[in-house]
Amino acid sequence: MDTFYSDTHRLHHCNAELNEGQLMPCFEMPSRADMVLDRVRQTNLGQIVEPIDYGMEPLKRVHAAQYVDFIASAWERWSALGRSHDMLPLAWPPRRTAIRCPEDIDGQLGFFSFDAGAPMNAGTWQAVYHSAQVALSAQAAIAAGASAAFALCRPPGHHAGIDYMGGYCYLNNAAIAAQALLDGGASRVAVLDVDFHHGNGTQDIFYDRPDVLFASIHGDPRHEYPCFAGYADERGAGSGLGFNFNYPLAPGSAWSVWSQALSDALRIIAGYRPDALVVSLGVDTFKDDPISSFKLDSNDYLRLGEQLAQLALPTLFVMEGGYAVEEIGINAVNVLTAFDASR
Ligand code: SS9
Ligand code: ZN
Repeated sequence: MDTFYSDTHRLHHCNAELNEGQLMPCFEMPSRADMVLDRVRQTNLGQIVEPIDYGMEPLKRVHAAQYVDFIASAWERWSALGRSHDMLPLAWPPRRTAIRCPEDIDGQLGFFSFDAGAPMNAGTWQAVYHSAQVALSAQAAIAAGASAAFALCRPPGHHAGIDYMGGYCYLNNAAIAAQALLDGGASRVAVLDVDFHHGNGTQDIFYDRPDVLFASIHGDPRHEYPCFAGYADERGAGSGLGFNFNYPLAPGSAWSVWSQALSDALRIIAGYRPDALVVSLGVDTFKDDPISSFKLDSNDYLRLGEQLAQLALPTLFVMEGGYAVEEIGINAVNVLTAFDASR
């Protein structure tokens, strides 16, 4: 399969994030994408393709226009205040608040986020915009008849909701691609999120819709980030009721447990009969991931690729998390090579 990739991701590189009460160097760093790209080359997975620019419109099909415009212009407003360090939100509305959008940048950062986990620097918007274009371009290959494509997105997207950023995510690349598939004529699209963390943003975007089925396998929110979503009883709302499937698993889960959730999710997806599958491909389920607790090993990603291929659906892989930088390339590309070999 072909890999869609833009060097622009490199412009997004922030200094620090808060983890367990401590400021630490950002886990979500440029070398992550470099390692995956190196592995794509080493394994001769396929061509490496520059994205086409589809503009802002497809981004605003899933995100609120005022939110997209906010991230696009945030750095300019920040630097106009004489600030050259990373931009971070600080305050959020508590329960029982009639939420109004503040006017200053600091207030708006809280308004358009759910945590302090999405820092921005001067190049963040450029990187974020092109990451979405990478997903859209890989999507276009699927729409044109390719049986699989890999969107090597960075920054990732699955924590970004309709009008909020968080958890290293700004624009929801997988959701933007799923919506573009529908806009291009697909009737139903399934999104399977295999990142260690619940895809709360993707769930938010499609929660009340039956045309996108969302399934996520992740660390139980009683113990794991993003803490407030990902419970099994979150099944969708309105006409979307019954089209959202969460598989929260205990911290420390290994392939024996994880693969049972996968089998169930694949059975649900097959029964939905989607025109295409979007896989939010996070490999922070790896045993040595520095911020996660599952225990998958590198060979397990081969099994994952084989099982995804059994669905025999046009499949768009969208890169999400994975913070064991030394192994991120092996693990992510193991899914893809095994998928290609077994279909
Ligand atoms: C865990 C902190 C989690 C955010 C993680 C976002 C992952 C995106 N101690 N911080 S895939
Ligand atoms: Zn993750």
